[in-house]
This record gives sequence, structure tokens and C-alpha cells, in this order.
Amino acid sequence: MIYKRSSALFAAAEKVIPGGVNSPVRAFKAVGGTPIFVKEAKGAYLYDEDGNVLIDYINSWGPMILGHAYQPVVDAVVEKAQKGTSFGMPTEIETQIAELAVSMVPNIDKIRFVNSGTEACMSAVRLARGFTGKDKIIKFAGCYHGHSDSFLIQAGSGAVTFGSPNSPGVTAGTAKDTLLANYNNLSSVEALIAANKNEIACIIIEPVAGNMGCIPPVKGFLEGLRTLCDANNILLIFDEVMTGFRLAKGGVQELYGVDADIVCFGKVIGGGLPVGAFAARNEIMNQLAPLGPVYQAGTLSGNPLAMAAGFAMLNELNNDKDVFKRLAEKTEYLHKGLARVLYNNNITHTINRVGSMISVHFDKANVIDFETAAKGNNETFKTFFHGMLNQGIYIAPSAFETWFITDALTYNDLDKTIAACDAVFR
Ligand code: KE4
Repeated sequence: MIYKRSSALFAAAEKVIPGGVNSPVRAFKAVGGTPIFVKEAKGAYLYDEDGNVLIDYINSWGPMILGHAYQPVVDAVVEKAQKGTSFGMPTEIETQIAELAVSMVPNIDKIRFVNSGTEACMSAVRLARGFTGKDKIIKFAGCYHGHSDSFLIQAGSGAVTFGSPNSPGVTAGTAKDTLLANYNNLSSVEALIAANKNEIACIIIEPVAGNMGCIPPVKGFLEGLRTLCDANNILLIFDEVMTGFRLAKGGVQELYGVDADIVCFGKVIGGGLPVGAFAARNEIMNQLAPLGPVYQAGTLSGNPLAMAAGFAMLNELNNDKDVFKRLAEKTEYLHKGLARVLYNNNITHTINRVGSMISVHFDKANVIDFETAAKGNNETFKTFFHGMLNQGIYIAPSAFETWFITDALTYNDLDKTIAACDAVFR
């Protein structure tokens, strides 16, 4: 693969954008090499600036669950754009997508739209603090909830990839209110609750983790968190920015049958435009301004252009009764194929998968938390990443990321991907 134009574009970008990118993981720092500049995309394929065609397993980090430039979403955006993109005043489509989301997701009566997953999670924590009157929060090592200060205490993906779990600029004052537990480890949560009696407003978690690679909750873990929250007047926040509208219509609450108090969304809910959201039952959401005292706002929140994209996307997912089954079947097929060729090439590995989220870890141990995820052989991962890329397969440029399967992938694409993996290690 040649990347002459991407290299030139990256050199130009570096002069005017920090690190040449608008989000760190895109810079390929964890795997080395020059970031790929994309010219356009359609379905499961990226067309880069050097004329290479890549099968895409990242899909903008989740949103493109039905494929790039998905026609019903494109049509909705084009049609809406011609009528104005944002007014800073209420529009009907905000109510339409809110009603649809509330009908799809359990345990929510109201939803507030924002512009990113970070905003959704940041606002959800403020709401939990306002609702409970308590200051502290529990998050899990390796989970990432966006880049607001309360979360950059030991974030997953980005910060971990850069090997600097704490970010400068986060004050000690902020850090003291964030407590760190270990994923899939209920006793670590119990210990924090015991040591901070009556001070904890919420536990925020990726109920299926995606920022340490894909890590499913072990049996009883989510149920245990629910019990601990009920016993200690703590709100349970499911950060479903990745899993929402991806793992099931009702997300992880539906898939695992565990109720959250507040649910955060991003990615798929915006259909590729900047949309985040947070949602809960009435008694919690009614605490939000202008109804209640917890302030939260946004110039472009609920703008009709982004709402049109999200509404088209959610309608497609809501009306297609087999889509999540197809996605899970394609991901299982890929899992089995990759495992077969890695085993045949004597490559020590483990693969985690939930629905249409999957990750490959080059270590023999089961990957159940941040510590075991960090044990993966990064040199093997770099060989894997570049070996696949050179064969036209784009996977996550970090061992701490998840792949996101799109329904636009054909079984022929999956077979090509499996064969490419075989070729890397044969
Ligand atoms: P955004 O602010 O990037 O829209 O969402 C933050 C966020 C919140 N919660 C979860 C579970 C997330 O995965 C994310 C963002 N995910 C990363 C991928 N690891 C986005 C990619 C990036 O940072 O460029």
C-alpha cells in the first residue's frame, strides 16, 4: 500500500492541528506509521487519498452500524439541510427521535440530546450528583467515558494508549471525587463504598467495555452493581455510547436484563453526525433545567440536521427485526475464522466478542479487566495491524480498542479478512 498523499496531507495537518488530528487515536501513535486520510466511504469500504480501498472495521468508532453513506440517512440529512440546519429553537424532529428512543430503551421516560458522548457522560454525572446530593463517583480502570475532567483519572483507550493514565490539567480537587474500581471485580466496588459511606453519587460503567478492547461483564457483575447501588442510594449509570442501539434495540439493559438509573448514548444515535444523549426515569430527568435545578445546555443540542440523521438511523434499526441477529452472526463468523487461522499459525491469542463488538488480544490469559488487557503483546499487535492494513483491512490502530462490525460487511469481506490474518502470520 502506498500512502504518499496521506503523508503529504498529514504533514500539512501537523502544521495547524495538534498532532495533525482532531482526536489522538487517529494519529496511529500506538501502532506507528502515517495516519490514513480518507477521501470518501460507502458501505463497508473506505477509499483513502491514495486510491486504496479498505474494508472498515472501525466505522467511525461505532456510528456506521449499517455502513457508510447509508442512503436513508444521507437522504434525511440532505433534505433537512435544505430547510436550515440549526435554529436554537425547538423543532418537531427532536420530539420524534426522543419518542422513538424512549420506545426502544427500557427504564427511560425522558432523554436530553447533546453533541457528544463526552457531554452525555459529563452531564449524567452532574445529574446524579444533583439528584443524590453526593459528590463522589466510582468509575472503572480502563473504562473511558469521554475527556471531561472527572473521567481522566485513569481513562481507557486514548490515555492508556499513550501510557499516561492521568492527564495534566485535571486538578487534584476533581480527582479526589473520582474513585477507581476494577472491572469485573465486585469486591473492589464494595471496598470503595465501605470507605466512602454515604458520599458516592453514582457508579458509571461501560456495561460491556469497549475501551480495553471488548470486555464482557462476567456473570453476576452487573447484577451485583445493581444490588450495591440499591443498598447504598447510589445511581447506576450505564455508559452505552458504544453499546447503545448496537448490541440490541434496548442496548445492554435489554441484552443482560439489568436496569440502569441513567443511560448515556452517542455514536449510533447520531447516525454519523455529532449527537450524544442521556436518559432516565422522570424523577431523575425532571431535576434538569429548565424544569429543575441541575443546569445543562448546548447551542447545537438537538439541532435538526443531526436529529434527522439520528432519527433515520434509529428508524432503520427499529424497523429491521433481524439486524442485530445478522450483526451478531457476522461477528461470530469472523471470530471463528480469526481464531482458526491464529491457532493454525501458533499465535498466542484470545478473542473477546459481544454482539457486533470484537477484539483480538495477543496473550493467553482471559482478558477480563484493564490489567489483563494491558498484558497483550503490543509488538504482535503492531505486526497484525500493519499486516492487515497492507492487505486492505482497516482494524483499530490500538490494542485497547474494539472493532465495530457493520451490517454492510458481506461474508466475502469476512473471508478476505480471515485470509489476510492468515497471511500476516503464515
Ligand atoms: P465522544 O465524546 O468521543 O463522542 O464519546 C466519548 C465516549 C464515551 N463513552 C464511551 C464508552 C466511548 O467509547 C467514548 C468514545 N469512544 C472513543 C473510542 N474508544 C472515540 C474515538 C476517539 O476518541 O477518537
